[in-house]
Amino acid sequence: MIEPLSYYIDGINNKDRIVLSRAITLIESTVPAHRVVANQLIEYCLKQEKQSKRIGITGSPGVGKSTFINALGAEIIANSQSLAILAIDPSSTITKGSILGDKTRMYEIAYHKDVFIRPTASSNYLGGIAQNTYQTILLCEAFGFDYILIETVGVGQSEIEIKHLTDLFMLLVLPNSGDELQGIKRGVMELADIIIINKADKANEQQAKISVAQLKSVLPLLNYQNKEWNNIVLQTSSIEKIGIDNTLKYIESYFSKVNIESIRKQQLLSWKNNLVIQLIQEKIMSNKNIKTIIDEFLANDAYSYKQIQKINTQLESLINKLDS
Ligand SMILES: Nc1nc2c(ncn2[C@@H]2O[C@H](COP(=O)(O)OP(=O)(O)O)[C@@H](O)[C@H]2O)c(=O)[nH]1
Ligand SMILES: [Mg+2]
Repeated sequence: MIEPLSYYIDGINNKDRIVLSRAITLIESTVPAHRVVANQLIEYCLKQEKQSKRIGITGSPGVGKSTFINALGAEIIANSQSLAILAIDPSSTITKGSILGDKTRMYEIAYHKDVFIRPTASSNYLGGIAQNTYQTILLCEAFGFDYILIETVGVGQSEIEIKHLTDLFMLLVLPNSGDELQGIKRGVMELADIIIINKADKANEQQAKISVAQLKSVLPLLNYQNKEWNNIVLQTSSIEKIGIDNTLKYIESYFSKVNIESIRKQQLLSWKNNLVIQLIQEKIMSNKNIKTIIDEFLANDAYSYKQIQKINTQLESLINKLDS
């Protein structure tokens, strides 16, 4: 059953959460008829004037992202602001349990009227995380949330993708020795606008202080690109709620300093880029001749350089035909 476009637009304008949930399901659908309505809905959302603060939160599993979001979220709603929390779910079948776990970590805020929590599924195509998440962000923004917090799984490519979809990128790390610090991927650290040492509980205060000092000494060596903001290191205990109010102050300060227009322009461009790659992939992979070449390549158990050369030549000659 497919609802007309007006159903989704009215629902979003009337702040109907059930319709918002359905709209997210709609944009995740790959059924062509759904895609038509989904694309019209996205176009509508992009024209809206509302602006949420889009924040990406990453860090290794177990570092405390969900607990931190619970604490930060409580602070946000205490300020009478609303928020949507999107948890990126890279392989929904495997991590269903952990999303449920996340919801229990967000016990304080999960059922609050101004909070909306939703796992966002990635699909199996290239850039799937980015596609669905970006469109879900647009839906939530049109709905009118003040904040949109996106929790990544903290593995691989998803962190980098999220950087391109959000206005502010936060990295959570643990208070630990210098050895641990070296384990944090430099690439991710360079993208982070705010680095948070979480689990800086009262009992861990000493260690946290050392970690903050170590990280601060590393900051100048990083190739951080934002000219309007200096990347910073903060510490929090998400369980004991230490440093959370301070973190929110820095978040506000960040948004008052950076040029959101230009960040958004970049986001749109990055999304469009993604979209076009996805389209090309879909079209090319569904071409009969190309499918035959690929199937033949995959059907062969062995691997040789010759095979690669062959498939390369075959594909090239097909693409050359496009030119003529
Ligand atoms: N001591 C302490 N434990 C924390 C803190 N934040 C999170 N945790 C715990 O760390 C574990 C993993 O937290 P979770 O939020 O699920 O991490 P995520 O995988 O990054 O989302 C849970 O047992 C939390 O209770 C903190 O600030 N202090
Ligand atoms: Mg989590």
